[in-house]
Amino acid sequence: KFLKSKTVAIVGCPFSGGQPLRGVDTGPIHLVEAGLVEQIEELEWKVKFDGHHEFEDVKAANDPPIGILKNPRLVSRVCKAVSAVVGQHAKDGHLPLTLGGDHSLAMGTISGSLSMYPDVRVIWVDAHADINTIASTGSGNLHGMPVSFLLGINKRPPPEHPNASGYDEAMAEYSWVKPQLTSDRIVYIGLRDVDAGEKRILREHGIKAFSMHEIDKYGIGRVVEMALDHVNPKRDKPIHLSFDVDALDPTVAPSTGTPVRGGLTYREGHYICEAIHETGCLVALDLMEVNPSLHDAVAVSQTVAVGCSLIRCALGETLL
Ligand code: 6HN
Ligand code: MN
Ligand code: MN
Ligand code: MN
Repeated sequence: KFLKSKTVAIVGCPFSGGQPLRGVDTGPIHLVEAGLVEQIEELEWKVKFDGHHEFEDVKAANDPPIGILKNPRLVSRVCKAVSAVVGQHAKDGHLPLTLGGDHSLAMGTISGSLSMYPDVRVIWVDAHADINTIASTGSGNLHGMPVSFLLGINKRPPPEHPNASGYDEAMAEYSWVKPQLTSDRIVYIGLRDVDAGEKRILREHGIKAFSMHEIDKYGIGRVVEMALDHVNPKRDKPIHLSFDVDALDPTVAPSTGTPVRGGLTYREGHYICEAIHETGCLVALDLMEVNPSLHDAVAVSQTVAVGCSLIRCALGETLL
């Protein structure tokens, strides 16, 4: 419906600055080495991939925390670069597929999608809501915060607030993120580890979220239908799918930095991708938080393989 040609542009982002664990920066390398390009070509897509991104220009050494935020300049500049790359692919009429790397990158990928498709809808599949604000974050890890910047809901904390310091500097650093997304154009699936402050934010902004509780209650089929009805009732708007592999149960995708029990089954994860493919509205896809340095080789290849197969389903692979 929206793409000019059936071309996937892979944006490999070996980046870990939005969270403290090393290794997530090798996720994209493993996904490509597992044969992802060839697998997508078999689905009759053209694939553009000219190597992973290099993020060497901002050194962690001159990037002290701003208030509570960790690696704030590095994350900002990397995401800004990713936004430009994803935006250009979108304007070329291609489908950008971003391989993470940690989920702070979605600030970049979704900003890029918004630059081409101002009315894009976001489906965020994750164990976490990633909507902490400067005021609400406890960890200061920016992979837990991208949605708050995309929505532009970072209010100034009162002066006595523990996270008050550095607010102006942080907002200046992230001023390139245009708060173009609105709270009625994002929907969550798979949540089960949401901070108290995040729950308040979701409620305050009326943001629709289907947690594992709703998946147990209604089944994944109804949940995806309700999620699409919420953000895209006529199935006529472009969709950006941001898939955090930790949405899957840790028995299915163990190699990730913040695993949470009670997650999506193998089939539930794939069903989401298949159903979104069926809308014909997918214009951008993120597969984030694969961390091959966690767990043994068997767990790693299992996680990488499931990442590849989620991507294939989102791009049209069917069971029959
Ligand atoms: N992710 N809510 C926690 C935090 O640090 O803000 C966890 C975030 C996890 C983020 O998995 O992309
Ligand atoms: Mn391109
Ligand atoms: Mn996430
Ligand atoms: Mn997560």
